[in-house]
Amino acid sequence: MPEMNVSMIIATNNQHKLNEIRKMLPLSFTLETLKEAGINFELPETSGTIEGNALQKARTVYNETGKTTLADDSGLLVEALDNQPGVDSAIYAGLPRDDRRNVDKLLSELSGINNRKAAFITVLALIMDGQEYLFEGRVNGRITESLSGVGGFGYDPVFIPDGHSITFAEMSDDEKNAISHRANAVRKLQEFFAK
Ligand code: ITT
Repeated sequence: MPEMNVSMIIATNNQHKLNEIRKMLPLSFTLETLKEAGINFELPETSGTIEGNALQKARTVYNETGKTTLADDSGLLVEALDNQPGVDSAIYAGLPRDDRRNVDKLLSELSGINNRKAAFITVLALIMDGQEYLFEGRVNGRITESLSGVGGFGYDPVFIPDGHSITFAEMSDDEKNAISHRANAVRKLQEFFAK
């Protein structure tokens, strides 16, 4: 892929997402955090869909700064739960948001249910020169019966991607970042800039 010099704000308050995206993109991408861009308020996420929330976060920051902005909205879709927690993944067990309580709620909702099929999805919304672009990534897998591993974040300790026998939380950062929903979306973003 040719060298691309791209500078953009990453519109997330989630340090884990930021670290993952940073590791996935080549050094020719200069990433600015919300704090560095002077954005010190919570970004509203009220659209009701993952795609809509990604756009909403990107628009909020782009309208404030006028700079190229990338936002990530993601979630876990569980087949037996009608694709919940979905857009509500971050606050599945209510406020204040807490990864461990979310995971415990998920395992308890799935207790006694044999269908463990799930998917992570990420929608990246890019706004550049006033134009909006969306890149979606997905990884299919299944939800375990109990937590395993200490890496990653969110639902990683209970998610085993298809073709693997360990959870995302048991993988190294590089292993997760090669196959994750976010990696697939970031790959599409890179292809877009390579054109
Ligand atoms: P920003 O909106 O500030 O970017 P957030 O944590 O609120 O950060 P989302 O609204 O997109 O992000 O919530 C997505 C939730 O889905 C996140 O809090 C995790 O619980 C879960 N999630 C997303 N990506 C994940 C991943 O790679 N591994 C595990 N869980 C993930």
